[in-house]
This record gives sequence, C-alpha cells and structure tokens, in this order.
Amino acid sequence: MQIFRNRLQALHDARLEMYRGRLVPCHEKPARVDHVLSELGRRPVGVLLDPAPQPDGVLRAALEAVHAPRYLDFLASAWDAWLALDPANAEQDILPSVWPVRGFRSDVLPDNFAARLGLFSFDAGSPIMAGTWAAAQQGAACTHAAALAVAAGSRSAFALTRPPGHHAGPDFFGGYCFVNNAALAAQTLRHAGATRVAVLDVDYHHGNGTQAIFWSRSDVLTVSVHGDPRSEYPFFLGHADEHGEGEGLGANLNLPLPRGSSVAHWFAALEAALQAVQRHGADALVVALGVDTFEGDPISGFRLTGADYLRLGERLARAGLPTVFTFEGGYAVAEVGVNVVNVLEGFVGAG
Ligand code: SP5
Ligand code: ZN
Repeated sequence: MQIFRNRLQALHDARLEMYRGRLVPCHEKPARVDHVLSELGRRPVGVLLDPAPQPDGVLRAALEAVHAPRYLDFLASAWDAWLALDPANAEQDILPSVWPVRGFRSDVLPDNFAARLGLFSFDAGSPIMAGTWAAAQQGAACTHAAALAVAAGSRSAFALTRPPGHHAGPDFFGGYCFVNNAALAAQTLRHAGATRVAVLDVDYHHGNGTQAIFWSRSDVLTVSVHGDPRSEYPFFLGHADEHGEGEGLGANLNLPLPRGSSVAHWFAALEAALQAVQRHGADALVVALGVDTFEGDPISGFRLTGADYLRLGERLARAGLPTVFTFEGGYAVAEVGVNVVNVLEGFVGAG
C-alpha cells in the first residue's frame, strides 16, 4: 500500500470549538496523525511517500472539480481577511456565528467577513487558523497523489492527512472538514479513467459533504453507514430516504443506525453497503475511513473494538476493487493509530 502523508498537517492545530455554549478543546488535533505514523513504524503495512510536486494549476483544477471556486478563494484568503479586521485577531482562531438559513440568500457574496464565514460554513465547531489552508491544500495534494497511484495500477493507497474532509460540501466547511478528500479522490479516479466509482463512508458521522457533491450524479455512488442523524451529528442530513436526484437518483445510499448499535448490526450494514457498491459496478472504491466508530470514542456511540478494524480491512479487501483510503474522524486519540493500521493491515493481509 502506498501511504501519502501530509507533512503540513500540524499547521492546522486550532484551540477551541463551540460546544453547548462553551469553547472546549478541539477533538480533531495533530496527535491523531502522529499516532498513526508511530503505529506504522511498528507495523509497516505500506510505504510512506510524499506527493510529487504538480505543475501550477493542476491541484486547483482538481479541487474545482469538487468545490466552488468562490469557496476555495474564501478558504485561501480567510486568515488574511481575519487579520485585516484587527491585527489582534492573530491570537484568535476563526469561528462563525451567523448563517443564512432557509429563506436567506446565498447568491450575493457579502463584503463583511463574518457574513462570508457564515455563508461558507454550517457549524461553529470547525475553527480556521493561520495554517488551515496550507494543511488542507497539502492534504488535497496527498489525496490527489493517492488517487493517481491507484489509477495507475496500485491495489491501494492511503491519504494520511488531516484535517478530515467528508463533511465539507461543494461550498461549505464544517465538522472539522474544509476540503473533501474522499470526493477529490473519487473525482480524480474518474478523471484518470475509472468509469464508475463508489465512495464508502464508514466514519461514525454521515458523509454529508460527499453526498452533496455527488447528489445529482450517477457515475459516483455514495454510501454511508453512520449514527442516525435524528440524534447524531450532522443532524440535518443522512436519513435512509435520501437517494439522490435527477441523474443521481439511486446513486446515494444511507444506512443510519441508532446510537449504541451492536457490532453485529454495524457489520450487517457494511454488507448492505458493499452490495450496493457491487450493484453499482464500480471499478474503483474510495473508503472514507473514520475510526470514531470505536467503543472508546469520546464523541460517538458505536462499539467497534480494535479487532473489528482488522475484520473491516479484510472485508473491504474482499470487495476486490482498487481502493483509496482517506483519513476522516476518530477521537480516542491514543487508540487511533492502532485502529487505523488494523484496517490497513487487514486489507493488505487479505489482498
Ligand atoms: C470528521 C468528523 O468525525 N467530524 C465530526 C464532527 C463532530 N462535531 C460535533 C461534535 C460535538 C461533540 N463535542 C463534545 C464535547 C464534549 N467534551
Ligand atoms: Zn466522524
């Protein structure tokens, strides 16, 4: 397995997220990737690589295939705009506090920075800081390289990067996500010659951003197994009756499970998800790999154990498809390395 690691990931190291009216320490932090790297040091299931430098404009073009240009421009300029409001802002991370909900307009780009921040986000839990865009862009480079490696014939590749991506939509951030790496991988595989691609999201939370990006498309199937949005984040998307629209009708499958569901129920949902991938006739697979399904995860409610991640990797390998993994959630930080590498080891061992 080729593992493209983001050496700039720690540039995104925000301090506080909004939770129940307080600012609490961020769950999504650099140590998550450090633990994966340490475990890869103990169990080398693949080769660690840096993405090859790309000609100017290649990454931007790849990003514009899944994100709106004005959203990318916003991310690229957000920190400077924040400092322009007040140089003292250098000491604070950026969090939005006003949003255009139903009935408001999103076609007019506001001059006001706080308004633009709300236009391009959906929660107050995803701080932007000085290094966020650099980290996210390098993450996109890793993801792009992973997809190209698989398109060129590698059995599998892993984009070992943070911040994660699956909550980021065509033109919004949220859920700790800014650039949708799983969508970028799927789109890059399509561009490099795959006719039909499937994205299978096994993070605890619904992959709302990926679903939104491919909602009207039939070439990329999106499937997500996750905590029921009636009670679980991101709350406003991820129900079982969301099937896609227009050309994309039938190319989205949500498999929500109640908080506290058993491991047996989770693996039964995984079987249904993989059946859909097979029915789609996918010639490549993207796995949005969150390990916040772990029994010890501090913000989630499923019960997978370390050994279950080995089994997950083996099962994914048996789908028999060229596979790109992206790194999503998982907040039991000390166990994240073992759990992620278990998936990769299970996959490589079964292949
Ligand atoms: C990629 C991913 O897994 N994103 C998840 C985003 C979840 N954000 C909301 C979590 C709120 C939980 N805060 C609990 C704080 C208690 N100490
Ligand atoms: Zn998650």
